[in-house]
Amino acid sequence: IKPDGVQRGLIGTIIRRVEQRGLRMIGMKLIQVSRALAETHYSIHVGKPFYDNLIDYITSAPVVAIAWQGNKAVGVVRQVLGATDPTAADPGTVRGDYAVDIGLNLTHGSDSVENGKSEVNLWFTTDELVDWERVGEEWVFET
Ligand code: DAT
Ligand code: MG
Repeated sequence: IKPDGVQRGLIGTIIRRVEQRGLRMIGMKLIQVSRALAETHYSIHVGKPFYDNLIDYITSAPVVAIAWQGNKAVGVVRQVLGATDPTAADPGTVRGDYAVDIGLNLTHGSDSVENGKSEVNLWFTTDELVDWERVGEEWVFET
């Protein structure tokens, strides 16, 4: 949850949508992002016209970092968040319901399992991650 999501009081709304979909939260923290962390996280976007704005934005106020686990977690989270450009995001998605401009799109979601693993490792230490199961997961995940 990016700084605009935190500032606009959407932390609970955004978490609820993913939580109610059935994914398991295994890590969560409110943090003020350093420029170093921002630059590592967004290193793939270095040199793009929006890069400097992106680093300023993500370091401008606290963010909530969350690690989600479960079947198809990457795809499910990105579906809940909606398209990168809020005006292209479907109604019913976080960005489609609550955002307008691409530079204030409320959320980040890892775009592949590989990047998801490296981003969880970037944002969390192992002792910040909890190994658990929610009750009733057999009613969400096929084995
Ligand atoms: P996503 O956040 O959906 O994974 P991305 O990885 O392509 O999208 O880009 C990272 C962020 O950079 C995105 O959330 C908002 C910003 N961004 C991407 N494309 C942009 C553009 N054309 N103009 C302005 N900001 C952009
Ligand atoms: Mg991305």
